[in-house]
Amino acid sequence: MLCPFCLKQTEFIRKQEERGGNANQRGRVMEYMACPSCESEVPRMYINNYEACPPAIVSAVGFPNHGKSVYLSSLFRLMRSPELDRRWRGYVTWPVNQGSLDRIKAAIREIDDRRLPSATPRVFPTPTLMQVKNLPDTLDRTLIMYDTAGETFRDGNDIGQYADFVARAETVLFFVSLSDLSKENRPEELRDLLETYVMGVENLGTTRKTQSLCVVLTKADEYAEQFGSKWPFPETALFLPPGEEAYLRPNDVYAISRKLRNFFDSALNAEAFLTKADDFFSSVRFTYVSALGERPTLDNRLESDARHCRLLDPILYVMRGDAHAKQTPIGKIWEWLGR
Ligand SMILES: Nc1nc2c(ncn2[C@@H]2O[C@H](COP(=O)(O)OP(=O)(O)OP(=O)(O)O)[C@@H](O)[C@H]2O)c(=O)[nH]1
Ligand SMILES: [Mg+2]
Ligand SMILES: [Zn+2]
Repeated sequence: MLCPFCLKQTEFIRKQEERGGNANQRGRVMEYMACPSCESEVPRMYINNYEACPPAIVSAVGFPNHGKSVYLSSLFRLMRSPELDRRWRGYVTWPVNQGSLDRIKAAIREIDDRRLPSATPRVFPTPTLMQVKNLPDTLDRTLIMYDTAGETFRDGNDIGQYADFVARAETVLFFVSLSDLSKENRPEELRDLLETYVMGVENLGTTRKTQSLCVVLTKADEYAEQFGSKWPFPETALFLPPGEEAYLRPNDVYAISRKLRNFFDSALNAEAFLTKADDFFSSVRFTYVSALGERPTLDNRLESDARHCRLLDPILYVMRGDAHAKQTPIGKIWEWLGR
């Protein structure tokens, strides 16, 4: 099994430990499962559902301040909202251990309170584990979600040190806020991110054509103003009626990807990025999201409640299980549709 903490393929071992004791009283001997490599306790829920809910790594790659952490917090908020429970029969999410539940709750509270996270520190991140079942057009998966400091992606060597999990993801999410790239050097900055990433993961043993790329254009609420008619979507496309924005329609998601690819080519002049991405990844897709629906105030607070836009689109690519499904007729149809 894949250890969700160090991502080594290993057999977990049984361990015993005295817990809950103090100076006057002995604790109880508890048995738990652990990874022999990193010694972390592996949650039973993860092990028991390993076959039914195989792990899928959600790796947030992207420069500082490009919206990775806010996306993940808003994604938790959307995925845990009662709206989705009502919409899809059997749809359910399960945080897999206490640490994950605590992190998810804290992130949701922050967005509910209209506050935003501070910059993510450059340390090896602890993953948040959540099982997701019966999300339409996806396979049931245990999401292993890593939020990495953007600084890590400025140096290929740092990727090995602080983010080696990116090398293990089937689908890599590249978060790019076009508003935060320099206007003059946009194509070069996009290419830099790609080259640093590829250098970093090739050193970790990832080979060509084994990973899919999903480019996530963040802060899309700013693009209509920034790009005018070059932005390929009407402003109204950003906000669908309440609840609708959560509704995945694979055909819409693929159509968006095709339009954004053209936009990269014709409006951003990012040909080098596209050619290199096609060369390294087995497939290259594009999505746009807005986690907040508006630009925060200068002191980085929200003036109104966050409105989420198309946050599940990237997760569709992560959870549809290309690697597992490719052989099945349905998988082949998906591949064809996604072309
Ligand atoms: N307009 C708009 N701004 C956003 C949105 N999401 C994030 N932002 C702004 O972007 C800032 C940075 O977002 P983060 O998610 O913290 O960025 P990050 O990529 O995690 O940055 P590091 O942790 O430093 O790597 C936020 O504090 C917001 O001001 C959005 O959907 N729309
Ligand atoms: Mg962050
Ligand atoms: Zn481990």
